[in-house]
Amino acid sequence: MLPYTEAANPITADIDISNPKEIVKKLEECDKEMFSPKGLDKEKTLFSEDILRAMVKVAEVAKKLIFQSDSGKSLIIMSGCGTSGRIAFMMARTFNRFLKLTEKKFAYTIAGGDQALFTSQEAPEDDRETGKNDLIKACEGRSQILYIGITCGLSAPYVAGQLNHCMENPEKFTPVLLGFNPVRLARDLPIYGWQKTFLKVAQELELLSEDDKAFLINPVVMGEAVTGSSRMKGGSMTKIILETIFLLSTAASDFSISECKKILKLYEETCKLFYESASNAVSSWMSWTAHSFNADGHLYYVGSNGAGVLGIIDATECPPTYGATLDDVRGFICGGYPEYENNEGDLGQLGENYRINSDDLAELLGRGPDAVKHDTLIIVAVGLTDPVLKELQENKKLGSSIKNVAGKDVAEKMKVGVVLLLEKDAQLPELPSFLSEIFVIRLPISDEVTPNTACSFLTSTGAERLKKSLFECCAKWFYNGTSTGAHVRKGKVYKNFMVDLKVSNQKLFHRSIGIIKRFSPGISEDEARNFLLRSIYEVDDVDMTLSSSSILTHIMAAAPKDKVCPWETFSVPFSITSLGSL
Ligand code: S6P
Repeated sequence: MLPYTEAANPITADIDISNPKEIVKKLEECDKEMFSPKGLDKEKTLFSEDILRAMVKVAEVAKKLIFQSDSGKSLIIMSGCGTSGRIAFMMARTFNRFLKLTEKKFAYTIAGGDQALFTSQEAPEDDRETGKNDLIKACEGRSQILYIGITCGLSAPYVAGQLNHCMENPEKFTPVLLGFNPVRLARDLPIYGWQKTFLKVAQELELLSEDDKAFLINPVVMGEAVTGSSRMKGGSMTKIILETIFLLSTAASDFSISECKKILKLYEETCKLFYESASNAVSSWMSWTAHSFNADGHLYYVGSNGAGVLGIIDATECPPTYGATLDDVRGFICGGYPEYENNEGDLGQLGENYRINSDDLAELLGRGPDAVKHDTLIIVAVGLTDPVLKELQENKKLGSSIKNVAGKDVAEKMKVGVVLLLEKDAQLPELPSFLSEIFVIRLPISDEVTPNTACSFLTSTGAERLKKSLFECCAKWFYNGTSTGAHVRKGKVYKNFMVDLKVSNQKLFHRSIGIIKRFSPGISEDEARNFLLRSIYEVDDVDMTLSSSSILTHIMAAAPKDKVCPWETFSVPFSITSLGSL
């Protein structure tokens, strides 16, 4: 059986031939499965007793570590690869800011280091030794650690190395595995230079979890809208689960399963309300962005705080998923690196794609209206005091550069607009007329679902934090919907499979073989592998030397190349390019 995280979701089987409104509808149905998946009686899902219990237990451990008297010695560390590592970073940032302690209580590690926060670094995912070393370094000087290893597929060797290290040092670590497959479907493939597989590590952890010496939080959320794209539901569910755990541990005096459930129900309600009020915005921006992509234009996001971070995260994921260039989708944040608060600080010297300040966007727009006329710019603002709104209202650096490119009275110009996430009763702010579109998404729609009423067990600052987190989820669904839909419209998805993926790590190597097999009925695993190797090495015959080389060698050869997965060669009568015109 395929792991749930790699399975094709029947809801989106024809997403590639759907119009924007239909695409949003399918994304909505997929997202709702996070909370109530159908036909999964035998699997653990979000509201299963076991999952809620594990979340509460982890929240108790976290609370103890945060507020105990010798707290200088304790640390909560989250870690993962790709999206999972980026959400780990975001959660550490969020809760350090929320607690405002002089000594940070939350930390993160991500495979590939901080570069992976801005550009995709898929290869380090396979390196369990570096995982272990990164963890040891991050924990220097701390003696009591809650470690949360995030891997949606229960597959990343980087995380396996860290979990294993935690289990070897039980006096120091309480390990938690967070992902979205049952343990029996964890990856059982060899990890370079190691006798264990991820499955073996997960089974050991499961055993320890029977005595609460480790914890397993692995609800099934069903297949992703684009098969294997765990940046979507996987990333959202990771954020929701971690926020719920840390809100309980930092902002609730007393809590049990019932309080945990109440917070989760609020996220579920928000998801419903988001799609009720934002579907038009998502489908419109998706269409405009697809139009930009098809004219070789770009998509830019800018926002502040969490919404700014999530825009950058969304942009980072497009190259490995859709074979996009680093420039196709870019995100910017008001305040730049000092606001981002990543471990390694300002990485702007590494190149253009590491420049994330909204002022950098202003400079980019400074190339003039003609240079950006095919581009789309989406400004995402949360609440009336969002700094990105001030940029526009006070005609600051970004505001005036946008005015310069979008305020001209010409037929072709950059599409620029605002998505405003506002509270139900908030007044509409004054906004400059050069913005082509303004979408307002209002939450909550009814009074029963405010954090203050539904979660009165939270402190008032906790309820405020929860509100921000709910808005951030909306921003994430908005970004994911827009960039996913635009790539679908560009023809980067066949049925619901990403067919222009980068073959840059073990998972993606095996996923590519699966895609070839799927679209070439009747061929065996070995034949599919052979086709992939022919494409990677650009040869007609795969000789013994090639076929017996390690997967690592193949990945190193494939990673720098574009359009490696030869899915369309064998049975489908059209190519990625011709799909683009549908
Ligand atoms: C997925 C994204 C990838 C994954 C990464 C980690 O959409 O492009 O970067 O996040 O491969 O996956 P996992 O299963 O360990 O969380």
